[in-house]
Amino acid sequence: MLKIGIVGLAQVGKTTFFRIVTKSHGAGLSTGRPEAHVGVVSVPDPRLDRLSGMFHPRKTVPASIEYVDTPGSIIELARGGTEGAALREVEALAHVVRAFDTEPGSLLRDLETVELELMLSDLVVIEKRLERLEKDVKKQKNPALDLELQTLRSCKATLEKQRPLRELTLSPDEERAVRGFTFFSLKPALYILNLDEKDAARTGQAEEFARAAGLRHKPHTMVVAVCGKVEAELAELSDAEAVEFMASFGLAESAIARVIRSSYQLLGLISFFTVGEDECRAWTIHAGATAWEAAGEIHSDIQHGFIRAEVAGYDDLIACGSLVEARNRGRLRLEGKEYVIKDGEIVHFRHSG
Ligand SMILES: Nc1nc2c(ncn2[C@@H]2O[C@H](COP(=O)(O)OP(=O)(O)OP(=O)(O)O)[C@@H](O)[C@H]2O)c(=O)[nH]1
Ligand SMILES: [Mg+2]
Repeated sequence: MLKIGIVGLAQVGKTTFFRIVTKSHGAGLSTGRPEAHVGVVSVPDPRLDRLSGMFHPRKTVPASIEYVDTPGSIIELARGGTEGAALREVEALAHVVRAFDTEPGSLLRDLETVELELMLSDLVVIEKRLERLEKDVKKQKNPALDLELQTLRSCKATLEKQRPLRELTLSPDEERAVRGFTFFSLKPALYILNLDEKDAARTGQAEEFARAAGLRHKPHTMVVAVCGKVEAELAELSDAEAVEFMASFGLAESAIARVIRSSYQLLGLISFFTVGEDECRAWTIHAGATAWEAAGEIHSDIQHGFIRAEVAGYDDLIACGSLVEARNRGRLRLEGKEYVIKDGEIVHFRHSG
């Protein structure tokens, strides 16, 4: 499952954001609690709803994302050993920046403070490892160690220029050589601007807020805006009440859908669907993943016994109205292991065993 870690300075609205996306309610989530919280979010996808309408399955299973809410400032967390562990395994950072009750310039300063801290923490790890590695390569010839040494040196040089590691282009081999370190500044970052209530109607204009704050676009980052205060209230309402409440703030949709869409875009993720009377389900894969890799996402048995994938485009299936009709009209294709799955495709894996 995709895991995203929520980080930022103290009291910027991390837990508020966590509650919004996970729709978890007040109790047990008071501010300043020391432990990290984990919450699972269903990915809203109107296409899945539509497919369920077509198949009337017993179960509809959306894709899900796990969010980790870290307590307090990332600065202490990055410096402390064990608490940071929860963050090591996340695939991306949701970096909450305070844009309410602030003075001019604070947004950019806060954001850079956090980024710098992530870089320093990585630098400490690298320096420690290099010390060891430089001795080892003198003792033995080992191409793997040489590659690691070279890669860590270029990582170090990048950090010393005060650039996060996500701005360094690594070859697949180099990436593999340093993957185990799970560097913080290598993780893609979604900057979440937590706006003031008076700006609630402008949450769709994150880019403009970013520009006004002097934040330039950087590789492997994206900006979204939420209004934590308003959205937190929204999360407590029924769907019908929520629509009315959003309208009163001029909001077209809740932050959840927008934040999740941005996370997918940031990480280059797409969805495919499996359908049937038993279950309609959305799955998350990286864009460019093959049918064989997609099969593995569902179950290793399906991957090992892979024979063929039957594939239909989302729009094709909707236009045909049923799988039978899609097959009759030749819209259901048979594809092999190497086939690259496209966003929204409906896939049925034929497998042995
Ligand atoms: N006015 C305003 N207040 C907010 C907003 N978002 C959060 N707050 C308030 O800011 C305070 C801190 O919010 P939290 O979500 O607990 O912040 P946090 O980053 O989790 O705090 P720590 O975990 O203690 O570092 C709370 O009193 C919130 O009600 C917002 O958008 N507008
Ligand atoms: Mg908190």
